[in-house]
Amino acid sequence: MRLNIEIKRIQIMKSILIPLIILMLCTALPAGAAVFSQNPPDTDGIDTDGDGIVDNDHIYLHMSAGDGFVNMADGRLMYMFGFGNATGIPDGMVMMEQMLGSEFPAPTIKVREGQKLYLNLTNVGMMLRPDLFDPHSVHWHGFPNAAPFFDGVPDASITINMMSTFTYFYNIIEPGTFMWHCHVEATEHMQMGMLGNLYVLPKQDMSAPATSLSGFIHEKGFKYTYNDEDGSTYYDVDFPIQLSAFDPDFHDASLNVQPLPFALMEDKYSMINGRGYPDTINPAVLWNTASDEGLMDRPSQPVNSLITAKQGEKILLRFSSLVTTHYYTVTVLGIPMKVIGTGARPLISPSGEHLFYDTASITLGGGEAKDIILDTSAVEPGTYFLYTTNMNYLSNNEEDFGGMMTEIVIDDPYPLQILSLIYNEDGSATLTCYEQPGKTVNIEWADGYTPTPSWNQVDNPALDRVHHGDGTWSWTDFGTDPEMLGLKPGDVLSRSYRVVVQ
Ligand SMILES: [Cu+2]
Repeated sequence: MRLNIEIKRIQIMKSILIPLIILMLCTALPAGAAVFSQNPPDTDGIDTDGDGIVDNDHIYLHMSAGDGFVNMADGRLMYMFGFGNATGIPDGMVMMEQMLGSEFPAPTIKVREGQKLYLNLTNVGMMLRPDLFDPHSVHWHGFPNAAPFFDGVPDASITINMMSTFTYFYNIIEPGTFMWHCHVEATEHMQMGMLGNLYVLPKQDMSAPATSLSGFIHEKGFKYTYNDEDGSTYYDVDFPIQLSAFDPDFHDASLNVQPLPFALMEDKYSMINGRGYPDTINPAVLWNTASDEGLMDRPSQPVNSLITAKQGEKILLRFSSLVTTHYYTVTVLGIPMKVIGTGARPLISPSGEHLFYDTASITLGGGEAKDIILDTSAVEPGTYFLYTTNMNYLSNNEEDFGGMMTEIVIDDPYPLQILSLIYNEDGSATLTCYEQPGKTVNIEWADGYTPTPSWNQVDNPALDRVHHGDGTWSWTDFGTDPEMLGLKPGDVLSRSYRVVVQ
């Protein structure tokens, strides 16, 4: 009964308020009147990010702040407050495009030391809570501001009212794994989803090729977590891993204009980058089902957490937690974890001494970050799991076997890759593959053309393989079998080959 009344009330609210809001926006907001993003060009003539180009050091982003919907991994539609990415949208279109355009997590901010970030924030209002007139802000957690003006903490700095745009400026001088969130009514707005990944790449990446870093030779394309000056924070691939969690009762109370249960807040959806397992490994952008509420479906969860690398590579996991209630302990089963940084600082002493440590798990509270290197050189190819050891949070509310978990896929560094199989004019066939160091490779052909052939070995690796020196090799079948000997140029050969790698 109560549910019916609530649904009815929501329907009435929607049928009256949404047209009213749109009418208000159309009459009170001539196109572009309220949104004014500032994107000043880089004219100082100085290459501050070290890439050799003097006029590309300014980075421009435009974020919107408002409300929206996301779906939990069990399918449940969840109301949220959040940030959306308005970068590139003309100022005059931002209000209409970005209302209900929240993403979870907020758009990832990835910048480089030496850059200057102009981050425009437009408050597009809370379409389903027009009774709220909350401002929003951007708080770059851990950023060393010279003054609190751009810090986003409401007590000490500016916050952005509905229909207003403000340009935050950051002179980025320190690399590391940070995070960002809205700091207005922080417990509420953070629980509601105004959280995002943010990290800064170090200038050391831009060192000249063959530079010696205390004996470690830098080459083009090498990447480091920090300016370590010795290559010790080198990595091949990196993934931001942000822990967050939702209390569905809190979110429903917010949607239904009820008193918010702050004291009773209890997270029941534990997530990585805004998704619970198995959504964490879905490579697609997830769309919400806001049409269930009579609105438009929108892309709402763009970030997957499927971690992939080739055996031998070093994986950097940029962990951060913006959970408002719990501590979470996270482990990777079967791959050693090395902690190389914490709180956006490398674990290297002023005298260069490494304070790195190996661990089986890390524990993060809200606002904490850790940089973890997974060295896969002694790890067999296969699928591994990253998950919270708080087993009760391996669920999507009441649905078990979900929650704060994702997969790490370690691939064979030399997978079988057939480049071509060409039938030559003399009736022979030439197969070309990539080299596979350290592997035994045999080529076989099918006995007959039946759907389930038996396979005959036709190649011995030691005999007639031609290595081209460019990472490939070829092998030519000159036709020692009866079917092949009778072929004339132009004949179609339907025999199947397979290559077996051991
Ligand atoms: Cu906010």
